[in-house]
Amino acid sequence: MTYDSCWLASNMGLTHFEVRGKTLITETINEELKQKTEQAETKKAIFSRFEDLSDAEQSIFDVFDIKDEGYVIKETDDALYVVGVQDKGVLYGMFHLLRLLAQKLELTGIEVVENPYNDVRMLNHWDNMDEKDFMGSVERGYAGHSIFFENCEIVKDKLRIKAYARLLASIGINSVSINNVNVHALESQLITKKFLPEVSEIAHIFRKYGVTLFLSVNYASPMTLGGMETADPLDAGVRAWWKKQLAEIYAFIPDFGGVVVKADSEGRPGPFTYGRTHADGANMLAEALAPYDGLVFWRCFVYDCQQDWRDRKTDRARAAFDHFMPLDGTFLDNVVLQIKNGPIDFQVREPLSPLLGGMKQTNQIMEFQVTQEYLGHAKDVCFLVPQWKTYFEFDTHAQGVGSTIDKIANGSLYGRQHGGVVAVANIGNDANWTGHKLAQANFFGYGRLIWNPSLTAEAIATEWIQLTFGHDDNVLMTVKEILLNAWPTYEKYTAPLSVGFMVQPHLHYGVNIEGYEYSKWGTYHFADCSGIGVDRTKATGTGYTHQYFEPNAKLYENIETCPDELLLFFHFVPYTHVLRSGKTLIQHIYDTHFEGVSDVENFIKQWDELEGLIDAESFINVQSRFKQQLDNAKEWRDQINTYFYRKSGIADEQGRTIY
Ligand code: GCW
Repeated sequence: MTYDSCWLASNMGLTHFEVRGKTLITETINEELKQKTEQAETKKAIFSRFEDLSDAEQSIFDVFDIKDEGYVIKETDDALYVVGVQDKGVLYGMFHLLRLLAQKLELTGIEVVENPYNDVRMLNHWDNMDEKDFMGSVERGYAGHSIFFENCEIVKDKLRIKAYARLLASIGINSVSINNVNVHALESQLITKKFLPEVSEIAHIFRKYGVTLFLSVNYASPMTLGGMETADPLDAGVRAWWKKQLAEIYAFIPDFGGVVVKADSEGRPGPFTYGRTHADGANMLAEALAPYDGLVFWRCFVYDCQQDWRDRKTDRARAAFDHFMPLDGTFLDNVVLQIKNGPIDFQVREPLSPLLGGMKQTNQIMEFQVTQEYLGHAKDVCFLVPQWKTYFEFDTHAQGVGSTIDKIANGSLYGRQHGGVVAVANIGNDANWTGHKLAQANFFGYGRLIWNPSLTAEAIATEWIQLTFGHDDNVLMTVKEILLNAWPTYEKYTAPLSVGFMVQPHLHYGVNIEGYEYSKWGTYHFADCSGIGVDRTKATGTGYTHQYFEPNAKLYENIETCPDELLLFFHFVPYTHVLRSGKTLIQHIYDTHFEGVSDVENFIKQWDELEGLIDAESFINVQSRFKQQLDNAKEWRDQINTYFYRKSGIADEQGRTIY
């Protein structure tokens, strides 16, 4: 099967180059550069670790502050240098240079110094071995099947995995877990001899591109794989079992990164069964990993998924904080808590999880979702970099003004040893990797943004568009406009003002206003004839607002100061409440839903004008998806407007059609 080489397709290379050093990654750099022979460079390019430079050369590069994975690209009188401390840095520098060449940017006199902002730059795959038609399904995946698994096995032809490793390195991703956090029977055996020889082949492919392999593990493995009667983290036999099992993994993969664990979450086993804490569970694994410097990524997505909708006291938003805050300071140093960006679940708009920064003595990484589970699958366009930027920029005030989430995620605010960002991947075995061609921009943008959160969404979009579609100004302007307006548009026609959900149960695509209203999942909007929203105040609601530091707690507590875009997350609000825009809530709902549909109609017009300016396959791919998006947006508009008209009895000021 052929597949898109994405932003690396442009094949703008260097003919005169020298790669110094002899490691696996230098081999890879050599291979990469040899493939790229189209553009002759007048000046020689030298790719080298600092230690492989001559004394005279070193004196030029001595002045730069290059960290482990960082690099410098600099033109001297004699050559164009790409220099890193480790050769992983040189690899990243090479991809940076190729980007510059493909974007036709000026190299004369260039001096670029880059160090990644986040140490952990990771993707989690929710890939299964044994589901559905045995092709390797991907939970919440919308771009075909797994690239790792098929027919209940690891794929035999690993070329696609190599191409993937290359894509990862080109955007600076350094860690990947390849199997679903919901670890089913077959995938749980990935940590055993049955699969380890082949898993180690994958690790080897990744290694050449500077990517470390992780696996998701089933907490109950001592029972399911080891035949034990318990998985109690304080049981000596259980602890010994994990030590033995980890030793086996490291025998096959000496640089294995560690494990990702979803425990006591949505029916997965965990330490609660034994009356133990999550620190007990995580520390048990950490102890077994410590001799090898391995890490435990322990997910904090722990909440009551058997809730009674009649119970107004239990608040899913509070759950992660309530479970984990009391454990701050009790986790071992190689445990990293993996915390979703918001307190609920990757909605179109949510406040930041108060656990991020709440815990001061615990390593944390923030979890994003690149796959668009609640954000239009690979059908509706939704460029997520602008959303992620709002997360990074949020000021928690944990240590006073300027305690932004980016500093909490990367560990710098509290001087934590491990930190970074992880996200659920959006790729599959579709020829274009992401199903929707424009969803490639999310994959690309994720890597670029977590490398450097100060990059603007516009800059990232520009890079992706030029690397993907070339240099036509119309294409650049149009695609950029679509991408940058995509998330606001999606927000307009779906659930209003951060109330969330209202989606088809389980599927999570398409409107179903009461789809989760009387369910066990804890995601309610409480709409009635007087208003809508969840009262999470301390005064009269669930008290969630006070999981935040001041002044955010007060800001959210008060309906007058709570930001409009988060209003229904924190308050139950009458339809006649006047927003900062001067509109009533009900009129805002009507207006945004009409606007959302007309935005999509505009996208379609704009896109149609690009016919002939971009490759036909991409053109048709996006055009056909826009048609589905329009149907989806109209259905949302009409159901939402009708529902709230019937609830409120208040007519649209503009007298538009509401059914
Ligand atoms: O939102 C839920 C998804 C599940 C997912 C879970 C999680 C992997 O609907 O599909 O399970 O989040 O993050 O663990």
